[in-house]
Amino acid sequence: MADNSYTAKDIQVLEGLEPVRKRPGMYIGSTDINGLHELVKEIIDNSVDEALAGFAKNVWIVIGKDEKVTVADDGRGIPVEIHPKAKKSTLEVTMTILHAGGKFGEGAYKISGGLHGVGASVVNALSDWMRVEVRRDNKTYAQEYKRGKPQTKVEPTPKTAAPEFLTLPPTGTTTMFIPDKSIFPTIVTDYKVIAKKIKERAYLVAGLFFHLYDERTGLEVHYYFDGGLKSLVHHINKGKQAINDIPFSVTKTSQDIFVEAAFQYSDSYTETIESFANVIATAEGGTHLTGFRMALTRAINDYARKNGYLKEKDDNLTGEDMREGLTAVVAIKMNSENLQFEGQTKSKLGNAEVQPVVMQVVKEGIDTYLEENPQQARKIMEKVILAAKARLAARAAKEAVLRKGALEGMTLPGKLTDCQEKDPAQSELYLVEGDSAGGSAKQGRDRKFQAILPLRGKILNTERARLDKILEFEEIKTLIIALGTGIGDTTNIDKARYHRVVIMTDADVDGEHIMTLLLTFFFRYLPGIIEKGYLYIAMPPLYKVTIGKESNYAYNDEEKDSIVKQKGDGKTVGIQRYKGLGEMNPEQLWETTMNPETRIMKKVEVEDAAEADHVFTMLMGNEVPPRKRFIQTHAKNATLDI
Ligand code: 0RA
Repeated sequence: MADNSYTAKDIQVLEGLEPVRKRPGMYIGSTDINGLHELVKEIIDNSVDEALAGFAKNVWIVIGKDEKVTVADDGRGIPVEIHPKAKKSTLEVTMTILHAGGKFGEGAYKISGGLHGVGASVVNALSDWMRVEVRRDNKTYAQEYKRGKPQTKVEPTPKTAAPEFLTLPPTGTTTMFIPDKSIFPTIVTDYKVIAKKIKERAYLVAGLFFHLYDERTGLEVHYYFDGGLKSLVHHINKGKQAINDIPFSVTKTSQDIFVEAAFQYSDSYTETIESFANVIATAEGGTHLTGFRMALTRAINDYARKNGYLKEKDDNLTGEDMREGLTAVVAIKMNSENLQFEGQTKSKLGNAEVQPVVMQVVKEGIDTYLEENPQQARKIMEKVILAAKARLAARAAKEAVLRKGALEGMTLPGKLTDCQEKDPAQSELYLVEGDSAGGSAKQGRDRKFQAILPLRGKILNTERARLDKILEFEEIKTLIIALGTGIGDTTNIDKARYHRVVIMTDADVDGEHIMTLLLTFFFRYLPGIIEKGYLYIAMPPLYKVTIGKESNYAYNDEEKDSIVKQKGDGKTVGIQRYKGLGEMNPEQLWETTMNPETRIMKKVEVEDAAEADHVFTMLMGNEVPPRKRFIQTHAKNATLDI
């Protein structure tokens, strides 16, 4: 075999699996559906590691009718020989000892068993039944477990328990498990979630095939990306108009760090950058991302000077100018033992040595790309220089806005009815559609901690406008000043004056449109408000059901029907459908929608930034055909308000 450096003794023997069953949350985060999917991901990542080590080429995943999950690969197969210290098969050690994991060979990068991965033994501990089959030396070795405890020896077997329709190659590992119902409230995995996870992996491990089958529904999907990061950039830019239609990409190993980067500009105004370290998403960025940004800024400035796009007297283009419309992905792989993660969610790469390496590889790559593709270079230069001009215009506009605020003695906008509370953590800001509902809200609110900002009519569609244009728009200016965060390059979410911003619109088409416009604005220009969990949607009732002398509010049709069914027998039932907030008097509005004791609110969260990005581009952007397609596909899910 190619890899002789691995021996069974490299496996660290630590402890048994009891702690995992006692406190599963410590190992997989939670025992809800997310924890359940963590199990599947864990096992898949072991196979992905075998692919990263250069051996597995395929990963098969089957979700069975009985919720049995099968993950198979065509790697080398987990070693089965006797582990010298444990005096048991290495396979058994791997599956039954916490933190036991083998090295995947020198210089290889593994994603499981590191900071995020917990290893197959944790999955075993939390499975009612598990079976691992190792195909090696023209034999199939198998071992079965129950709640982490071996039920059989590791021994060659003529039979396989893998789904019959899979034809698996002579070497590899097949892991099958049924999550433990006594630990997980549900063991029903979600096909879509698994599909998404493997799709992400596929983009990052070019050349690896993923095959997913769902025996419950007959669905199947296969992922394979030859182009690696280029495919991911292409995918993110779907529905947008490309500026450089040939995306940039580079891959190079330097000083034992494998660097991969790709970018493409589109006609949008916002930036999407994703970064990864050893296939782990680094949501907070880090040294690899900094290196990339420095390289991009320097390469573009160098080219702009050399080719007369910038004159001697002109200032350099800034990092900010590079961002507009940029879609980029940066990924590094290095020895996982040296990886350092920092930041609030430990998703920021901290390795200082990575920055200069990425910087150099990407700078050289972009220099070459621009020299070899003058057409593409010209388009990029024009886009970036336009952004620089817009930046200067936006700065002037913003300064004017801020100056105006200062001249008015730092006063808050007159339209805002503020609350008495000064502690942001206790304060709420209601964004209310229309002056009349605004009036009711002002009277109905608790003035101690609830502030009201009425918004008149439609706000600007910020998806299609640039910051300087956005700032010319009165409603948005007012909103930004009321929030206190600022906007653009000087946004400071920590200055938010309210930790609950509640959008309250009518339950009709116009109300939903205003809701979408506001969500677009927050998503594109103040994403920090959403990330911090500050943004909410008020849920006013849809009906008032009056039976005899008693009135009840219903927030949806089922609720209305059930109230009528429960209480309405033989009595006169009055049903009032609220068309707008204005139909409620201040007391009713307080009682149903604003009183923290009784109200219902939806918290706005972004589960999948790339997907949300698509949806906003599609619904709010310039291109019509993708919007049409989206509407045609989703029309059946829409409720019509006629
Ligand atoms: C340790 C060493 C070797 C392979 C593996 C682990 C391995 C683990 C998993 C888990 C899922 N699929 C896997 N495939 C391989 C290499 C042993 C050798 O040198 O033959």
